[in-house]
Amino acid sequence: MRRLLLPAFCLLAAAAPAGTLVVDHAFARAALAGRTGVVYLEVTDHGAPDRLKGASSEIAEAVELHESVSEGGVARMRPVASAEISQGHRLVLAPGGMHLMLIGLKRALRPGDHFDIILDFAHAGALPVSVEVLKAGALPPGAQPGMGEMPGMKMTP
Ligand SMILES: [Cu+2]
Repeated sequence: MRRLLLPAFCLLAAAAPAGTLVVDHAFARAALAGRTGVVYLEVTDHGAPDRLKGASSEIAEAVELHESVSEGGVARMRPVASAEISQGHRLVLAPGGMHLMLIGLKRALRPGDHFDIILDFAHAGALPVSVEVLKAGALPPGAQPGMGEMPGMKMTP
């Protein structure tokens, strides 16, 4: 009986609308109060195509979706309106690419802290995510040291 129940449960779980977007490896880098912070994460879309429109958090005055670009050999970042994610694909916010910028931190981000950020999707709506604070310069799991750390990038204090 137990062997029959388990697959049935898995099918139900896979069909739940709330589980169609899965967020992994959400982390921020340590930062000072009043300054900017950065959040990286991965979203996997198990359902219909969607679009990340932005985010909000009580920890910052504002949260902006940014991308890093190289202009004339100098790394800069600029706001982007949204980021598409298609079914079965991952949206990766990582050093050197897209990220969420925390503007005007209301308190310091210290390694080991956690805080909530609410991702805003065009179709799925609000998706709360717990973000872990890692040390300054922290990289996503599996990333090579130096990856995405373009010269001139001023991301963290
Ligand atoms: Cu930025």
